[in-house]
Amino acid sequence: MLRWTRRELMQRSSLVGAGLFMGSRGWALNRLEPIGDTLEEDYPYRDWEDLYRNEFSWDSIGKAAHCINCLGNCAFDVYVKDGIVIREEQLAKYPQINPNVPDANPRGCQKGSVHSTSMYEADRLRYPMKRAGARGEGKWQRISWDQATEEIADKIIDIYEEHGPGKLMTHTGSGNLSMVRLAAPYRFASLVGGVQLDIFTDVGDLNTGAHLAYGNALESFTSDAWFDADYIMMLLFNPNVTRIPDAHYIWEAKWNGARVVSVAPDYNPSSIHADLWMPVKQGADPFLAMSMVNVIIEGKLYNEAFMKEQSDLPILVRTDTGMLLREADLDDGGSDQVFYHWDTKTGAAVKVKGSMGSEDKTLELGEVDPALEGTFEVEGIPVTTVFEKVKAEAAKYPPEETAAITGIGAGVVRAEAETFAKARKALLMTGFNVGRYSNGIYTSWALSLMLALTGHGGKTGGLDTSWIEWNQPMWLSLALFEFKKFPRLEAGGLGEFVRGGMMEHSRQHYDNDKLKERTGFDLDELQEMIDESIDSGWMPYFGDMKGLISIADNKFRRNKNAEAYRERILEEVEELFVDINVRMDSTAQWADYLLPAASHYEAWDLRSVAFHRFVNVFSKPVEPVGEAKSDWEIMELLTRKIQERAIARGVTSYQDGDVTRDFHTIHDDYTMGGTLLTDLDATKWLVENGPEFAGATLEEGVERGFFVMGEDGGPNQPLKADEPYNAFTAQTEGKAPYKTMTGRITFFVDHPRFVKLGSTVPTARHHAGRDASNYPLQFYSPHTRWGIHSNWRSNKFMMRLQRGEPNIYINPQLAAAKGIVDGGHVRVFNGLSDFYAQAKFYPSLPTDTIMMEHGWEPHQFPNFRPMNACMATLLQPLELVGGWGHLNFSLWHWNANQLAHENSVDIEAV
Ligand SMILES: Nc1nc2c(c(=O)[nH]1)N[C@H]1C(S)=C(S)[C@@H](COP(=O)(O)OP(=O)(O)OC[C@H]3O[C@@H](n4cnc5c(=O)[nH]c(N)nc54)[C@H](O)[C@@H]3O)O[C@H]1N2
Ligand SMILES: Nc1nc2c(c(=O)[nH]1)N[C@H]1C(S)=C(S)[C@@H](COP(=O)(O)OP(=O)(O)OC[C@H]3O[C@@H](n4cnc5c(=O)[nH]c(N)nc54)[C@H](O)[C@@H]3O)O[C@H]1N2
Ligand code: SF4
Ligand SMILES: [Mo]
Repeated sequence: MLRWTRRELMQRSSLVGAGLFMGSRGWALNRLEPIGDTLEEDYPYRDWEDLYRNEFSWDSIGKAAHCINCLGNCAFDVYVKDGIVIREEQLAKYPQINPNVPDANPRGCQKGSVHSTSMYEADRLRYPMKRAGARGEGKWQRISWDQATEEIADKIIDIYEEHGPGKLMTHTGSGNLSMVRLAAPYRFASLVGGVQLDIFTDVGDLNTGAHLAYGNALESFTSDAWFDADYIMMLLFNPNVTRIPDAHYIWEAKWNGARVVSVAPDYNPSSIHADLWMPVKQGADPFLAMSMVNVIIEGKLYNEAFMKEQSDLPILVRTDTGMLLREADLDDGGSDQVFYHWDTKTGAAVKVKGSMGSEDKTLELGEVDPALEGTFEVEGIPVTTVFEKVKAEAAKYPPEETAAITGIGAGVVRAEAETFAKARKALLMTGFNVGRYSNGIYTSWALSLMLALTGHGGKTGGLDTSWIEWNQPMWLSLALFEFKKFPRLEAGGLGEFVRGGMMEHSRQHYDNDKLKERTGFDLDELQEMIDESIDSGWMPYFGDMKGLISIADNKFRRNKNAEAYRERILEEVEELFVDINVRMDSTAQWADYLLPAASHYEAWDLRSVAFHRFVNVFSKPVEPVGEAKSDWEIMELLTRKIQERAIARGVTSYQDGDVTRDFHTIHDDYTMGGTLLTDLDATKWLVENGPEFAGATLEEGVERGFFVMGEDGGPNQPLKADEPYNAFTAQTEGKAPYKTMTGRITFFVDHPRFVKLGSTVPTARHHAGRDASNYPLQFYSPHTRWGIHSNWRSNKFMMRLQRGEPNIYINPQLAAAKGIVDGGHVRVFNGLSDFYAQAKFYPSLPTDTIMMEHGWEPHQFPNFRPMNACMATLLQPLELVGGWGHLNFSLWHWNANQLAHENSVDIEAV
């Protein structure tokens, strides 16, 4: 190929310009034949045209979506030629379910649209490999599947022989969000009793405030139900970047005249399109929400009928003890989960129907008209209502007083609270980011209160929590070994924090007194509360591990205090570390054994995780690269070997509490007696048995590319064929109780820890941030448009759409003060660590804040030292409580988040 420098090119073109080139009739054209009619048969230059024509020819088209943690779930046509995927295209054939609601097409994003290039990039894992040097040294030996699985099986048996059950972690991360890929390792973990952390909380995605209020954070709205809202407020949420295929419904809602408000410290890509941007100060959301509550209550902008029926606001609270009035207080042997209203009609206390202790499972009030306000006496006990308590707390937050904290003027807050209160259908949308702030639980709880006060629930709106847990009982059954054996399910954020030794780094980073002032607890108190939660059995934590099988999890990247975390974990799992992955990510890099998994287009599967009703089909358009295998088959092979080796070694079962870990039959168990050997078998089984598929066949799904879930797919109420799914209509319309202790949306919790932390009713706390440490700059790390976490982060096309190396965002004023230029390099640091990145000017960011999108791989940074190395973190102690109604450890529902935005940094030019 000719390689011309820019200078040479310029010279040549100037020659052309001077007419010298034409004048000589020189060096190229005189060899061409003159052509008369280019459409004639004998036109001699036709052959090359096939080059580009062939680019658009293919041997076959398969179907797939992408299985990673993007929440999009978009059906694609996958074009295959000579066994290679040459490109993918959005399917865009979803039916419109209702003529009044825009359809879901075309779904997709730029990452999914270039996966066909990523799957063949250099970091793709193709063969089983065994470490040939020290961990992380980068020396590998290619081995056979037989050798790999035999050695791993023997090591697993060794760990059980030496240490008994409970010392093997078999954690699946968020890279496997499709049904078969996720079921495989869970089923394996169920059989061996492996430790599996909660994948919501180990990353910080659980909306604990929503669980607190509604008893279910995973009951939310389909994206088409955003369309008929006339008021949408987005907080800690950037859907134009992080919900790319669904965001259009928010903007289409404007056709209906919806008002869209964005609350964010930076003018983010979603704020740009909103009617109002509220530039809230970082971490000040609970103060903003409590001020809105204040305005709603002061202005009596509330809906009494909704409050009385749907919420606990009229439930009676003792003024002597500050606790809920319980049946047990009045009757010997009475329930501690039966509560009282004050009936204004009869002037007496009456038992509340629908609570956990009540036999009447309804919210229907019947003849009772519960008092919302007042003080009363019940058998000599002085009582008042939850609403009175809430009012007293809300009175502390007039917008004029919070303005300095939130940065939002009182007039704006007042006007917005009024518009919100009067809306027909109002949605408060919190991104997952709410879970990654220590005060996120307060934010969501106060937002739930805004909604309950103003009667926004079911078809009139609610809290959009970005997740719908579809009703898929057979998937659960497959994942949890027919409910006969279970993994050791561990609290996610707690497990990572304790096992990763993160308290040590919190102690280095925070000033204990300042921390207490801001968050309401200091580190000594936090440690005591962590211990109490573990010791009293509120939260499961299984202690040190001996072996780790890590599946689709980039734990050494995603965890805070990343480097110290990695060192701790590697030290702990000294005996075995297996990584099952599609590519050499920054976790795989440190493994003893690498097992190569089939990527999105190389295995059979189904995906339902999404805000829509379509279950997409993966029809394995191509065979996996090299010797890669589907996650289902990898677990099949592994169980086959364990069974073989157990029998050969004379091992049968290990007693593990009430269950036996039957290694001598583990393959028979995993495969349901030999019926589910492959990913195709498992896919077919799910379609044939899952009620949500409503009797459809896999063939039909493959033909179409997707299934439309039937009524049974609805988790809380039926998924109606022609209606968007609105959260909690079974409660607002069907009067079914919420899954909370009182059966109602909950705004009073008298758990001792809530009492101790002054949080019995919704209130406001600061996050830790700059003012709890000695570093001057706030820092936060939202998600990026150019990757899904670490996936596609180094894809050549994605890199060309940005700066091509890790970058931080900085306000030009701050940059000027620090001598930093746009495109220049910086060092970001605090007492824990430092990292290097390029500076990118971003004028909409406050001048005291650095932002960096997360997901860069450690190996993309100088010295391999990633952003998360500088992250001190905390746990929110309220999220660690148990033993109180609906506040009990529950996978994906209730336990503590890993927090991401609690620390601070400084920056300098390098
Ligand atoms: N393209 C892409 N999409 C993704 C992902 C991805 O990596 N890439 N990841 C997926 C996953 S697993 C998740 S968890 C989600 C995360 O996506 P989101 O739920 O949208 O959360 P983040 O991107 O973390 O943060 C969203 C916004 O919060 C704002 N913010 C930061 N601090 C504050 C604050 O104190 N108050 C307020 N009001 N706003 C604040 C910032 O403007 C930021 O842009 O995205 C999912 N979708
Ligand atoms: N500082 C900071 N840290 C954060 C966050 C933040 O906002 N700020 N966000 C947190 C959040 S919300 C999340 S969700 C996490 C994400 O945390 P990560 O664990 O980093 O997420 P991914 O990069 O998706 O990693 C999943 C891995 O699965 C692998 N994989 C993909 N497909 C398959 C497959 O089919 N089979 C197998 N076996 N493997 C596969 C991929 O190679 C990928 O490396 O990061 C958390 N960390
Ligand atoms: S990565 Fe996710 S959002 Fe993007 S096209 Fe694939 S499924 Fe859709
Ligand atoms: Mo996430």
